[in-house]
Amino acid sequence: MNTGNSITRRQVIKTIGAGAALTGLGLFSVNTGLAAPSAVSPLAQPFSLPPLDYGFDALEPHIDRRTMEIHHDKHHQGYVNNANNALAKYPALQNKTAEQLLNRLDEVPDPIRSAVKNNVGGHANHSLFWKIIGPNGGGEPRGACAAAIKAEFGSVTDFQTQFSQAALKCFGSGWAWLSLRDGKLLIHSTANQDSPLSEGLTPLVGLDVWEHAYYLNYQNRRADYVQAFWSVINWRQVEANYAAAG
Ligand code: MN3
Repeated sequence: MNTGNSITRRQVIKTIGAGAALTGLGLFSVNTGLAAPSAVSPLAQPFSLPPLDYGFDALEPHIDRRTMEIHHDKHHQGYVNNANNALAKYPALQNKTAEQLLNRLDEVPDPIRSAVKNNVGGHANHSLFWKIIGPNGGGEPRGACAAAIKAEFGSVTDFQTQFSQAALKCFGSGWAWLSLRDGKLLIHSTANQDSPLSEGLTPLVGLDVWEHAYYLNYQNRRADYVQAFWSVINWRQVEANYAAAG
């Protein structure tokens, strides 16, 4: 039988593995003054809802308090719950992080592959999203990240135009992304909660364009929501994501 020590050691090993695996995702905030990533990552199992680094009303008037509250506490919590429920009967998969599962969906058993794709994907996508938006956002990227964006897209403004077009063209529910593939920046979109990780990409910026992300305030005006995104984007976190992925 397991002793307390062996459980502790196993948990420590699991935590170290999860931390190493998550480094590339850069999900941890760099501008809040909070301590380094906690020992237990929300992307390690059992999955947990990461608290926001700011208040529900902190992004107003660009994203309203009620939308943030429902989006975080109801929608994201739902993905967390459904992901944990899907994996509950598969102990062999429970030492894997969200990133590891999404990287290798082909290794997830048939009966739960869709549930993992949708809900572990939803959990990972939203965990990134809350970090790359925040109060006092907007402005311009700096440093190596800015240089890479300018080299690939011409200017930050050109990047924003192309990214916004990807967000507007995404039909139905999905996400617009700035990701890295083999060190090269790429604007793309995914449907539903599909993760760039499942395509071998490392996401740096993700914009949720599901209607639940904006409908209360913007109704059918997705373009206005996408424009507002540029006022809340947290470039310091994007720069950190870029640095961690490089
Ligand atoms: Mn959402």
